[in-house]
Amino acid sequence: MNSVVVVPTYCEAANITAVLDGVLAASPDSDLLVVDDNSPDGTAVRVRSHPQFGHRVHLLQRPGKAGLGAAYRAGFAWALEAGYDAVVQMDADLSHPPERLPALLEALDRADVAIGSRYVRGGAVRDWPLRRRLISWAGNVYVRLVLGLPVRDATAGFKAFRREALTSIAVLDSVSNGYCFQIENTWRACRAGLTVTEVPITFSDRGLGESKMSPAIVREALGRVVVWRWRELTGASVAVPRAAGGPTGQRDAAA
Ligand SMILES: Nc1nc2c(ncn2[C@@H]2O[C@H](COP(=O)(O)OP(=O)(O)OP(=O)(O)O)[C@@H](O)[C@H]2O)c(=O)[nH]1
Ligand SMILES: [Mg+2]
Repeated sequence: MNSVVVVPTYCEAANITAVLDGVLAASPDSDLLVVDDNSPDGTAVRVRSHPQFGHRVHLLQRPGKAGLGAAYRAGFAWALEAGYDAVVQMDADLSHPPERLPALLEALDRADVAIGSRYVRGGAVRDWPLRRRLISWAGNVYVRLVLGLPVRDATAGFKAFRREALTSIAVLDSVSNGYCFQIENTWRACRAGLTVTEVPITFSDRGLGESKMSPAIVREALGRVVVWRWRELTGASVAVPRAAGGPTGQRDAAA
């Protein structure tokens, strides 16, 4: 299966070369697409100067910071257009272990979506202070309970999709801007009846640089999750297709 790892970046100059090298070494059959929002720290310069640039490493340069969700939508559109069979999403801050890429891609032999999971047996979170662990754990419990999702790590950002999975969840019609993008697509996959499996990973605190997490990003996630569930319960609007291969999801403009 030919695959591409999509990596969104905003000011990740200090980490990006290590991420590129890690992915290229761990997954010799995967290409990489960096989606950079014109980072002022010169992240794109580092990408362009990589020896594999133009070969296995590609760059999608966007005009300005427009959020994680928008960057992933642009990257996924590029990957689908380029004809890859599998698409992986991965942060550029060294939190996601490239050495687990082969396991994630292998899991697509038996599933439509594979989640790199911190919260299944064998998974772990390293280096995070207790406060950060509790916030992540509570956020995950909130999402799982409100949406009723049958996965342990519903907020994970390290995931692999078969290309048909991305089209059947209508990922390009997703609406989340920030971190909520991760939740939205796990929810869409579960509701579309796709096979979702979890592969244990050890998640580490970001390497260098600063977090882009903000109160607005957290508010977006908390709010959207409730709205989605409310609409499901009241039958107000269905934003995702009912079954894999089904009709394209209806875009919910008000979400
Ligand atoms: N292209 C693009 N990438 C972004 C944007 N916001 C965040 N990112 C990238 O998305 C990934 C996740 O962002 P982080 O800042 O690490 O957010 P996080 O992982 O939720 O937070 P931390 O736990 O603090 O690392 C990183 O690779 C960021 O560089 C954005 O607006 N545009
Ligand atoms: Mg991070």
